[in-house]
Amino acid sequence: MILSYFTPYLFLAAAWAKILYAGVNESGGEFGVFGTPGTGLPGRFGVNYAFINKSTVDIFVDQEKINFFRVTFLMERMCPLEFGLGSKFNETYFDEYADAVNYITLQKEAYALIDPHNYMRYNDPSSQPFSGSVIGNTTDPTAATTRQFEEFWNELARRFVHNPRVVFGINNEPHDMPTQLVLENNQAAINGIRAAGAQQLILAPGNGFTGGHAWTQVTGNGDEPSSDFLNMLHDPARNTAIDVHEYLDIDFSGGHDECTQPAPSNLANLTTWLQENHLKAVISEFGGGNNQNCFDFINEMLTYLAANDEYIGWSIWAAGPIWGTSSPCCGADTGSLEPGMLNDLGQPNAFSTLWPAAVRPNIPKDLKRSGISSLL
Ligand SMILES: *[C@@H]1O[C@H](CO)[C@@H](O)[C@H](O)[C@H]1NC(C)=O
Ligand SMILES: *[C@@H]1O[C@H](CO)[C@@H](O)[C@H](O)[C@H]1NC(C)=O
Ligand SMILES: *[C@@H]1O[C@H](CO)[C@@H](O)[C@H](O)[C@H]1NC(C)=O
Ligand SMILES: *[C@@H]1O[C@H](CO)[C@@H](O)[C@H](O)[C@H]1NC(C)=O
Ligand SMILES: CC(=O)N[C@H]1CO[C@H](CO)[C@@H](O)[C@@H]1O
Repeated sequence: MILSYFTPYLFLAAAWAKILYAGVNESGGEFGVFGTPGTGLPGRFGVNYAFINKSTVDIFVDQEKINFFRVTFLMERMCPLEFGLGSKFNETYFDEYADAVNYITLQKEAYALIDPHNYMRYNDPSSQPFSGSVIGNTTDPTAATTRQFEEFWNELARRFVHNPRVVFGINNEPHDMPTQLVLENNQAAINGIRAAGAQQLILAPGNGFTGGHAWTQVTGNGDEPSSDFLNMLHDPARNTAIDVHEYLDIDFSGGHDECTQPAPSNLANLTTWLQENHLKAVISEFGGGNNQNCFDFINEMLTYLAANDEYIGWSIWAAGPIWGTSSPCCGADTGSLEPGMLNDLGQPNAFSTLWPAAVRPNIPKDLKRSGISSLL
């Protein structure tokens, strides 16, 4: 499909905003591929990968009153390598994924953030986040093209065009690539989504693992700051926000128990940039360990997001049906946020510790409950 949007529309500049979306990552659809290339592809549903447990989604919506779930999947499963990246999907995998998204959005009337968990790379997820060819790398003959990425998003958006409660997350954590290419791939995705007729909210990531603290900094191997490029996106529907990740430990990775990086000071430059460019952002990954200091840091962060109109939502990392006793974030003893599961010490996981201490008190009462996903 030929796409042509000649008018460089600006994003909608809202005079106010509030937290519209609050929730949790549902991670599991990308599991089971680590090891030698090809491991776990296509994989077995319920064994190597799974998207949600409907019973625990019920707990989150009915008891916790959140309205937002980020649901991960792997592009190499949605578009098997023999098909290549594009509009031809594995219909089995798509149906499994759509069942999860439809449960969240149609049955539970919450919003689902569609998350291709691919670091803007495609063809080898065996050592994520570093393996696989960068999408649109024209000097890599095995790389998927930016045009293929546009076709992929056009098809995915077409399949959800009548579902107002989806949000399109362009990709998880681009890194170590030219920031200009992050911009071009983002723009291609927006063009593909809008050409499908889909008007829902889009979240566009930056470079450097889309880290909020590094938004105005050079990242990777001298890649230019996200702030120099991401304000050049144009969306004819004026319904795109910036997708940001922000962990609170020493290196912003989410790999440590201790929280030492306060969100307010680390996000300050991003907040100013959002203001100057009349943009909004969603923090779609963050987290902290199972200790009082991290509870305090998370409380501080969610208070900061609520107090700054540039932020319209957040989702914490991570729940999901097949974490077992593993910790998706922040120290081995933390455990996941999946209700009912234990941590590696056989004790209740973060849903029983961190969630009531630092997340539940910050879930706004007036989250968006109806209408198409949007900036307002
Ligand atoms: C789904 O969650 C419910 C409620 O916590 C639990 O009883 C059940 O065992 C879970 N199912 C799976 C497959 O993990
Ligand atoms: C599609 O996905 C299903 C479920 O994982 C798998 O059994 C099947 O082999 C896949 N097909 C292709 C072409 O990858
Ligand atoms: C693009 O591909 C070339 C050739 O494989 C490689 O040397 C280069 O590192 C790649 N660029 C990125 C950003 O991955
Ligand atoms: C924020 O911007 C100021 C001024 O450009 C700079 O000195 C500082 O290092 C930046 N902070 C971060 C966390 O990037
Ligand atoms: C902080 C954290 O746990 N990040 C992980 C998110 O999930 C991806 C893959 O699912 C991992 O590669 C990250 O390390």
